[in-house]
Amino acid sequence: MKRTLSLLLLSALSLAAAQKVATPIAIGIAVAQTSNASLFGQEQVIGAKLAEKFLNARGGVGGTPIKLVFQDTSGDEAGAINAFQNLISKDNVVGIVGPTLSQQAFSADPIADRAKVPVIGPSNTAKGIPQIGAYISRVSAPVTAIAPNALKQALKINPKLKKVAVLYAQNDAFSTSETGIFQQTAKDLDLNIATVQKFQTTDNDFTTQVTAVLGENVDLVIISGLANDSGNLIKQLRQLGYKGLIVGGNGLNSSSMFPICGQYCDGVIVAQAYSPTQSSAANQLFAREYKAQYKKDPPQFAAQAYTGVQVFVDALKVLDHKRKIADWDLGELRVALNKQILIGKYKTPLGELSFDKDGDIVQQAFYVAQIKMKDAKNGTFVFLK
Ligand code: ILE
Repeated sequence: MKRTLSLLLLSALSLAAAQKVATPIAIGIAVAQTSNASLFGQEQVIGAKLAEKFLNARGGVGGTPIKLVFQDTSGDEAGAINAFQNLISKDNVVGIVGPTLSQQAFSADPIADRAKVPVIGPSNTAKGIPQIGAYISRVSAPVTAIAPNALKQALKINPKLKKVAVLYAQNDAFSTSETGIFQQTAKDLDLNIATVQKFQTTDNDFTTQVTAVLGENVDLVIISGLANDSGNLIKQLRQLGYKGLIVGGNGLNSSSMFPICGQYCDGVIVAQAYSPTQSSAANQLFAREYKAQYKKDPPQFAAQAYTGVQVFVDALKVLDHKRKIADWDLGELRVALNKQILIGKYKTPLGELSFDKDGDIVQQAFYVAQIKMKDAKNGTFVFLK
C-alpha cells in the first residue's frame, strides 16, 4: 500500500515536471532596468532587443521565433533573485541572460544552477563567476583579461608614470575583484602605489578620498566602481585640482556616466572588451544595424548582451537540427542547451568566441579607449592604438 502510494506520488511529480517547450522560444533577460545599475542595464536591454529583432528576422531557431522575457533585477541581490525565480518557474524560459552586476550574480546564479537552467552573464567580470556552477557561463571577459590593458595604455601615454593612487568601491564584488588586478598589475609594471582609498557605490561625497589622493602628489589615479559613484568621484577629483591621468575600470565603460562627470570625464582611460571597428562580418552587421537605429556606435554592454542572446540562439539551432525545439521536454532541453553552449563556437559582434571548461569566455581581442567630451553631456569613447 505504502509502495503504491509512493509510486503514485512519484509519477504525479514527474508528470508535473514534464513540460514541453513553448513557442516562440522564451529566453529570459534579467538585467537592471531600474536603480543606479540601470545606467548599464539600459544598454543591455537595447542590445538584447536588437538581437531578438535581427535573429528572428534571419529565421530565429530553424523557423521558430524567440521571444525575450524581461524581468527587472533592479540593482541589488534580492531583485536579481526574484527575477531569476520568476523566469525559471513562471516564465519557463530555456535560459537566462543576466544579471547586470557580479554582486548580483553571486546571489542569483546559484538558484539557476540548482534548477539546471543555463545562465550567460552579459557583463559580470569579477573573478569566480563561471565557477559558481556548471550552468553558469559568461560572454563578459574577466577583470584579469581587461584591466591590465588600461594600465599599459596609460604608461604608453606617459612613460614617466611612477606614483599612483588606487580607489575602489568596497561594497561591490566586481570592484573589489578588479582593484586586486589593478593593484597587482601596477606592481608588476613597477608603479608605486602611494595610497589605496575605499568608498561605497552609494557615496556621493568623496572629499575624504580626494584629499588623501591630492596629498600624495600622484600622477595616475585608478578607479574601480560603478557608474554613478565613479562619475561623481572623477568630477570631485578634477574640481579639487587633480591634473594627472585617470584610469577607470569596467564600471566606467558607459556613456551613461557622461552627464554625471560632464566635462571632467574628458581623458579618462577605459579598457574595452568590444570595439565597433572589429572587422568580423558579424560585428559589421551588428554595428551597422545599431547605428542605423541609434545614430551612434554600439557600446560594449549592448554588444555583450546581444552576444549573450545570440549564443543561446546559435546553440538552440544545433539542438533543433536533432529534434524540433517544440518537441523537447523543457527540463531536458535546458540541460542539453547548457552542454551545447559550452562546446560551441560563435561568430559574434565580439569576434569569434568559445568557452573554456568552466564556462568562461575565450575571446581573441581587447581594446582601450579614452573619453572625449564634446560638451557637458555628450562625448565618445575614442579607441586608442
Ligand atoms: N563588470 C561589472 C560587474 O561585473 C559591472 C557590470 C560594471 C555592469 O559587476
